[in-house]
Amino acid sequence: MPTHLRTCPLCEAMCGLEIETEGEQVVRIRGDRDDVWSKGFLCPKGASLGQLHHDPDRLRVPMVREGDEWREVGWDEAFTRCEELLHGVVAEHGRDAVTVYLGNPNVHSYSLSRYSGAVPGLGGISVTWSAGTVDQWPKNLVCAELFGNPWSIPIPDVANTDLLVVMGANPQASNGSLLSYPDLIGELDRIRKRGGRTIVIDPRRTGTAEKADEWLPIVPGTDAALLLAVVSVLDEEGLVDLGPVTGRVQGVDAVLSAARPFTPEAVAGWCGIDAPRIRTLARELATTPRAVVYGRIGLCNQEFGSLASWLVEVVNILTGHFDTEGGARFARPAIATISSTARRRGPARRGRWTTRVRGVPEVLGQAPLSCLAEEIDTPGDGQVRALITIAGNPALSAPDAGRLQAALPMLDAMISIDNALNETTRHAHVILPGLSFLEQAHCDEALWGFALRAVARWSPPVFEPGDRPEEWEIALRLGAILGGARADEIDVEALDDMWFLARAARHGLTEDADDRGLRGPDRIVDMTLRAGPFGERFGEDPDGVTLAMLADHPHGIDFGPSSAPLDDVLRTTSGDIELAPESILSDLDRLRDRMAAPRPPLVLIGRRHVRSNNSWMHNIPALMRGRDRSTLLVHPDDAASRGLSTGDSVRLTTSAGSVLAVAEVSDEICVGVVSLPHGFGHGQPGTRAAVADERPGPNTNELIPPDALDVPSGNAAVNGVPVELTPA
Ligand SMILES: Nc1nc2c(c(=O)[nH]1)N[C@H]1C(S)=C(S)[C@@H](COP(=O)(O)OP(=O)(O)OC[C@H]3O[C@@H](n4cnc5c(=O)[nH]c(N)nc54)[C@H](O)[C@@H]3O)O[C@H]1N2
Ligand SMILES: Nc1nc2c(c(=O)[nH]1)N[C@H]1C(S)=C(S)[C@@H](COP(=O)(O)OP(=O)(O)OC[C@H]3O[C@@H](n4cnc5c(=O)[nH]c(N)nc54)[C@H](O)[C@@H]3O)O[C@H]1N2
Ligand code: SF4
Ligand SMILES: [Mo]
Repeated sequence: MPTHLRTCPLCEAMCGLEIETEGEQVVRIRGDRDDVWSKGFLCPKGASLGQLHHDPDRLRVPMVREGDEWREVGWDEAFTRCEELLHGVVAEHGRDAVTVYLGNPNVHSYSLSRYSGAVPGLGGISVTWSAGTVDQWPKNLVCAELFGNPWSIPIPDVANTDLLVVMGANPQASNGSLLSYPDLIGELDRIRKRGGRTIVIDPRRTGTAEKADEWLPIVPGTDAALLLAVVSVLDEEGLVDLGPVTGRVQGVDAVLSAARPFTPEAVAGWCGIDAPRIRTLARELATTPRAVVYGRIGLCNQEFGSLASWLVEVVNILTGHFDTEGGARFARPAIATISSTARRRGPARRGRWTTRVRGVPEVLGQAPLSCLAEEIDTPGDGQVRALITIAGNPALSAPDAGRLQAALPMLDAMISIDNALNETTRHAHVILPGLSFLEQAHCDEALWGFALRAVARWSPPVFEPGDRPEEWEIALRLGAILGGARADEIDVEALDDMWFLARAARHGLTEDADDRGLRGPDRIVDMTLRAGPFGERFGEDPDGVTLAMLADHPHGIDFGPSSAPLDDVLRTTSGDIELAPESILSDLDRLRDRMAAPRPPLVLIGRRHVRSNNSWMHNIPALMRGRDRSTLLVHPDDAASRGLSTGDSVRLTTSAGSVLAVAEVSDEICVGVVSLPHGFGHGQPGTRAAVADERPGPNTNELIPPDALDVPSGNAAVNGVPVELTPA
């Protein structure tokens, strides 16, 4: 039986898989024990890639909708229909009436990670929307302000730390985020074996908390106050020591004086963590030689996301755990990423435009995703009339999803590059499906920028796609059509040359970098590998890495631990870390006001499960087996006061909407907090997902008000939303 080695494209862990096939059938998937990176690790999602590939509901040919009727069409007809739709809108309303939404798999796809930008790029579209503002936008803002580049994100060195403080992340389910590390949860045991400890700060006793040495339950949305108290203790007890970054940090005094009023005693009641425990936490962090705080989506997707994400960096810097082994440091991946080529210096760019309807300022080029619905459904100059979605399902994943679902049918034109007929794409006029992950090559790019070990790996396709186009070709064609070209006149090869040269130029290269007869993402991978720190550097280092070399090393090549020196990263005006940015410090007033306001009796948070992937793997039978994972977690006290038991149907209501859910009473959630996962809400008319429809679940994003935002970054605050819970 043939065995194919390839990287799992489903999450940031990037596991190496061994895929056995028989003819056109996947028969078995295992972790590749010889993989230099993941050494055999895999999770249930990776093991189900075969079922994803064979899913009878997966789209394989373009689809065109007329009324409620979908018709399978050829590629030429599909692009001709895109031309009619897009040129019609541009002729009548101008190019500003067209916009693009980019979803999460863009980061993970071989083609889209390198080419989805061609749709707005060639199309001349300036405003785009993405899942980024329901995810890590506070991190991007903080890194733009402190380090001068939104994508220079410090990575916790979990492999070498002796005290890991995990805040708002659950790697037991997610397998790590903005932190690429295989078997991250297994590292908790290894930390303990080397005499270290892990502390999890989370409103829920998650799988990660169960595995850790200590769980500190926290009231949602109060992390900024907790970390300010840690800073105030560091200051009061003379524990501030910048260690390796001494002399490289501006604004330390401003930060210390801002934190001073937030003593442990002042914040303890609000955070739900005792003052003495906060003091000990500060001391543990300051006195453990190798310690690090890791903050992720629970710290971003909340009302004070920027403050909390900023304070994670502040604490790591003030305790001397920055730019050092076992602390937080910057990656130096084998593959040169676009973010590593940034040369511009200066503060984060914000407020260059505001949204038409609500007047919300852009941050780093994006406005809050919850503004998209009102931009579509509110008449007037500049109204969005055409939407292109690329690998996204905002009908389920965007805040205020009910309004967005009602708005999508109002569009004059909607085109989706997607492999599913789902809650979002059912509203499209044309769906352009990509290949299955097993029909294309794979090599991650951005994700290696979140790893402190440099590894390079490339996998060829497992199955031949036949004459269906790859998504990089689809993106180039669609971009050119949007830019004004006629569908039957597009020269994809020429566009690809142009796209490649533009990418090469960002690495300071010219057409000389195009000397291997490659095309599409292969050519970009070869160029970015050769331009990277271990690369062949176009003849300079004949032993350096190239794509051809990777093709000969299917288990990958390991270049060992790798981190970037501070000077290679910092792009601030001063050239130092600018620790006290006005855009973030000015948000402390909002925090103080919130701390003085009455607390809502019950708030809603989300959660992830290892057998689910945002909204789009609920059609995989192997993953959906077992108990219902879309339940509402309720603490026994909250259940008792409302007369609820496990299995009861309940109604959840917020200012944005109301949904029905099934209660699951559990003491793993704090009193005053309920948890519902996102990505459910299936079973809608006109979708094609037989397995997902059997257990539709509630759409938690119908409950998220559009103005639940982290103000400095515009990121959605989907965690900590006040909610009313009643028996249904
Ligand atoms: N309440 C709440 N909401 C959240 C979150 C939360 O924690 N709580 N998390 C947020 C986060 S972090 C994210 S990233 C977003 C995710 O939000 P989205 O990115 O909008 O949604 P996904 O569920 O990831 O949907 C992925 C889509 O891509 C399609 N797809 C999968 N593979 C491919 C491919 O290879 N090619 C193409 N063209 N399409 C493909 C799928 O069919 C699906 O339509 O959700 C956000 N929403
Ligand atoms: N299996 C699986 N893996 C995934 C995904 C998936 O859907 N399924 N999604 C992928 C994506 S797109 C992303 S962005 C990553 C996210 O990866 P993670 O950041 O690890 O995300 P979660 O597992 O949602 O963990 C967030 C934690 O924050 C906690 N939390 C909520 N509010 C607060 C708060 O106010 N304070 C604190 N301290 N904690 C809070 C929640 O209880 C939860 O345990 O996962 C990725 N990996
Ligand atoms: S942890 Fe699971 S989903 Fe993530 S890369 Fe590994 S096998 Fe794939
Ligand atoms: Mo995400």
